[in-house]
Amino acid sequence: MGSDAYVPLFETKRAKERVIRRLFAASIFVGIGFIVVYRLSHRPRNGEDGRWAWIGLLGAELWFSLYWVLTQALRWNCVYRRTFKDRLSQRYENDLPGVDIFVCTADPKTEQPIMVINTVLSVMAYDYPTEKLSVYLSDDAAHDITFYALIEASHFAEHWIPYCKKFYVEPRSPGAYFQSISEPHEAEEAKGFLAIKKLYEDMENRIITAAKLGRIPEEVRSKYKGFSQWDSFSSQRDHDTILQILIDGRDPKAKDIDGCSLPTLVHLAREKRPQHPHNFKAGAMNALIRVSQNISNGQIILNVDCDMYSNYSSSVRDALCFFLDEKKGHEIAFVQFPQSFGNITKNEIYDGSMRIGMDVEFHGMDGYGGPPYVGTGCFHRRNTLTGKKFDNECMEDWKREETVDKIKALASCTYEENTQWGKEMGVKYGCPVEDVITGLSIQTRGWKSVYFNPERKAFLGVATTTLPQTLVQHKRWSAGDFLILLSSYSPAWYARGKISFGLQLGYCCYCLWAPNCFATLYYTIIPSLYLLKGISLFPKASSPWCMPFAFVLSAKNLYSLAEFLRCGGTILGWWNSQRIWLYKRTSSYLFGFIDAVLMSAGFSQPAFEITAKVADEDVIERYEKEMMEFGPGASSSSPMFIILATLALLNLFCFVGLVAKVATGDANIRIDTLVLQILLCGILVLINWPLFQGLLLRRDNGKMPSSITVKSIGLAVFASTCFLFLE
Ligand SMILES: *[C@@H]1O[C@H](CO)[C@@H](O)[C@H](O)[C@H]1NC(C)=O
Ligand SMILES: CC(=O)N[C@H]1CO[C@H](CO)[C@@H](O)[C@@H]1O
Repeated sequence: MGSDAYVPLFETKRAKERVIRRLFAASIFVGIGFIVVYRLSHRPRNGEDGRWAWIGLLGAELWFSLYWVLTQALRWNCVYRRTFKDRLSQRYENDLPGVDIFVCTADPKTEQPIMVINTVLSVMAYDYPTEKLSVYLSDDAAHDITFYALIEASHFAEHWIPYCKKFYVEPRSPGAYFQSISEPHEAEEAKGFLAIKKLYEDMENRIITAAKLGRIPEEVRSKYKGFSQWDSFSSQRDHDTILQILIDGRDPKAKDIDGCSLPTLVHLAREKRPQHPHNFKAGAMNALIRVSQNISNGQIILNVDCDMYSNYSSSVRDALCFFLDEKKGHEIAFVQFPQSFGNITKNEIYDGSMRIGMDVEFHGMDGYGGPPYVGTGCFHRRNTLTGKKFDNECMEDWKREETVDKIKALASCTYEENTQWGKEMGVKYGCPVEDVITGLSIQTRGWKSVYFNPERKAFLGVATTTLPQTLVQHKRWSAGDFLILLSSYSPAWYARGKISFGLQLGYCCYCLWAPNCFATLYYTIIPSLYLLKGISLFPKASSPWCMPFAFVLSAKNLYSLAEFLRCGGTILGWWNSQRIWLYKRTSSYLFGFIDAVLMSAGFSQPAFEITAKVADEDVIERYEKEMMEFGPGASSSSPMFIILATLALLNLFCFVGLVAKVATGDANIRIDTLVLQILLCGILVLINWPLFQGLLLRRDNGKMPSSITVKSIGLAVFASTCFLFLE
């Protein structure tokens, strides 16, 4: 094959309906223009009712317009990727690079060991040369239960990997596999299936029992000297580095039951001391980067969360099609797969699948230079993670000559002192979304990234299953993204000229999540309160100025509905996602904003709240019935709940108050001037229906705690009475 006969390993296509999308966006833009003109030209005069409310609405609408323009950047230039794995095998099968896979876990209570080892097993069984595959589990809780589970997994892998390869098993997380499949019909296959299933269930029982008792079986403890590393252990926050190579891929004795070699498997719990900050997941990732460099030193690093099992055994090959492409591969720093979830219900009451982000917006960022790194399901080129600039060819060559004890020093608390780790090297510290800021800084060094979102999902995680979990997660994300905007890596300033303008706008769209709360709060409170007084803040129904409002509102919502349906959602799912949109903006983002401001002013430290992924049976039952969960355990989210409930009740009071006034023939109320306001308030009441149920009607454990009900009713009554009678 001559050099001119270049056949690519991947292909990039632009979205077909770009022209329609752009025309449509232009028409909305014109509509927005008319709205602003209306606001400016119809200002109530000094002393007239509602002047200040009017000016506030103008501000909110200007903000929404600006933000809407940003969201267009995420849709303007969508691209879609396709890979050619057969070409990869033809050209590179014998020269495939080493791949190191990092799985991070931090708490065996919220992240059960059995879930963690299912993830580990699913990536150990990748369809990839085993001698080039290494899996690292970082346990930030340094819990011996997790270590024990990993020992069990290392034995089970000797049976599981050959079984997967023989029967082309998918998915290769044993838990997900046994759940998804019934016994095969063919006799020999059925025998193998039952045998491996029994092995798995026995292992599962041992691990769950050990976790329940909080004790490792004595015969296991005495058999593995690795447990002696816990002898000097005093607490989770105070212990030596624990490092164990459970399977050494180069060891001729490490074979599966068919005599084939196994992937390397390493357990690491880095040193922790109370006086040293440990920097959460970013710190764990950096320790893994250094330790793995001295053990397997794979050129490619895959990072997955411990709740995200691999759902497709050829994903490594998909990712390599990008890195190894002869023409374009050299500029790609990382390949991000979407975050997809295994436990999504049909109408996803918490908008758990984040459909629009994953199936629209990230494709838009890809068109401008690449998606952000979102901390899981991402393949990195190792040397870009350690700070390499694009175009700079020198690279350190590490050899594995160290002993395990020497390698341990790389995971000590003091190793990073006076180094660039956490700053220019590795994953960055000091930000609740360390992944996004790290990805951005890689892109500003000249690298590109790629978003690969195949039909069949590569990784499946666990979505949040309660409202408090969802709100807290979004609080952390919005605070972190807003901090990035304020940081020295701001996509608005620092990134100028270093990444494309479209990508800058795209990042800003996420970084400005938090400040969105103010305009949204204003829009959900003020027009409804003025409704109660009969003061109009929008054009009356017969006025031509009503048209731009009607057009923008309906066009925008129809578009978003169409987009949602196209991404595979349902109509009810869209309605639910609109509710979550409102709840995020009025609660998570407000607290996210406050957190970010406090952190950037130095008043508080960034913290990493792990989203718990275990739930009681009745919680799961309600999740599956798509009932909103307000339930107990929500102490950290109760201020958010009070806001949501007060807002909902306030709108209900305003609506009911208006109806009462109309019914009694109040002469101050002129319906035709209030149509848009009534519509807005009515929609807010309707969309809050599940909240009213949780506040007033439900009796189960998932209802709103009664203390919150009482407080929010009090607040809503107080606010509306004050408004009516003061002023
Ligand atoms: C996960 O993999 C299975 C095949 O094992 C496939 O049928 C399923 O569609 C995949 N799930 C998703 C969400 O793509
Ligand atoms: C519907 C569904 O798949 N629910 C699952 C979501 O995740 C939790 C935690 O792992 C499971 O227990 C549920 O069964």
